[in-house]
Amino acid sequence: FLPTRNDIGVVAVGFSGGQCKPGVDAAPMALIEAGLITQLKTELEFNVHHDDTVHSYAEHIPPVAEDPDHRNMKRPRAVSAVTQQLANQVYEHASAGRFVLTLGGDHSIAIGTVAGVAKATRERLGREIALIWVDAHADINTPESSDSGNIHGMPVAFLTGLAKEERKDVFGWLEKDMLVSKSKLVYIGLRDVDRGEKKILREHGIRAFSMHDIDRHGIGKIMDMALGWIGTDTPIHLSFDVDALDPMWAPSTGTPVRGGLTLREGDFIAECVHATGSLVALDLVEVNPSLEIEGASETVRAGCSIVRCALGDTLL
Ligand code: 6HN
Ligand code: MN
Ligand code: MN
Ligand code: MN
Repeated sequence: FLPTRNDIGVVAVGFSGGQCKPGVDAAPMALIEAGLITQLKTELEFNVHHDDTVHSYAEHIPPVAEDPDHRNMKRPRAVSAVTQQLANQVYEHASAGRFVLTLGGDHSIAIGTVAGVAKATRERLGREIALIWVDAHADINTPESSDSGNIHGMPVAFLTGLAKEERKDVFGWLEKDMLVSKSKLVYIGLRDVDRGEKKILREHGIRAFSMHDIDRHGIGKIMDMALGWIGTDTPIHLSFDVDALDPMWAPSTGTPVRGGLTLREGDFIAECVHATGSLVALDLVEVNPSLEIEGASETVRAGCSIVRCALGDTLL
């Protein structure tokens, strides 16, 4: 069921409206300037489809004055409009049988990427996708459980149907065939989960491997367990938040949490997912080059490395 190995759709989403710190919108350009796309073409010999300019999203974002809070969500119409457009764009790539690489942007954009891949994979292969969420955070707050109101802390709630909204301009466009089963969701790297989120994870029996689990078993065993839970022959969407890495390796991110993954553990996760042969899409999000300026280039390099590992560059 794999996409044609050599075709990749790259979508650059310079969007920061899912949280409050400016700068994460500059990440796609920074990753591209660091040579990421060139490497995909020359070293990995991918046929890259990259027809979108990084800032093509700005024109679709309603001005702040016309975007008041709704159910505690900040900038709901902006995030909804951008993710809806992104879902269509990602859907086109996935439907054409391409691997989809999305460069964020804050993590709210995964509402669009996962929705597009889930729908296309159902149509094209008749299969449900599994979602591997690598993150310090669970990003599964509902609008009601969230303390911050930042939508980058809510994407998984919308994608699993735990959060729903009728209004078409506030995620009401999410259809059933764009959602992911709670049983096909796996977390890796968690260490800063809100009280309400812990309750959600517990009540729904969601599979989650925290930093504690990684310390106890080692990352090799954790990947065996995570991929074993998903099972073979299941198309996988990997959504990688760079804040899963310890701030020592990736300091330039909006919500850093100490005690995270080493650079090698992050790369190892990506390599293991690649090795399944079932990876159909990857998001790399939350790189913010304007935070911790001194660590910005390191954070960008870490992001590039994870992408290359997920695409098979580092395996012999
Ligand atoms: N991320 N749980 C916090 C919130 O605001 O809901 C943090 C979310 C972080 C989101 O890093 O993608
Ligand atoms: Mn494109
Ligand atoms: Mn996240
Ligand atoms: Mn995070």
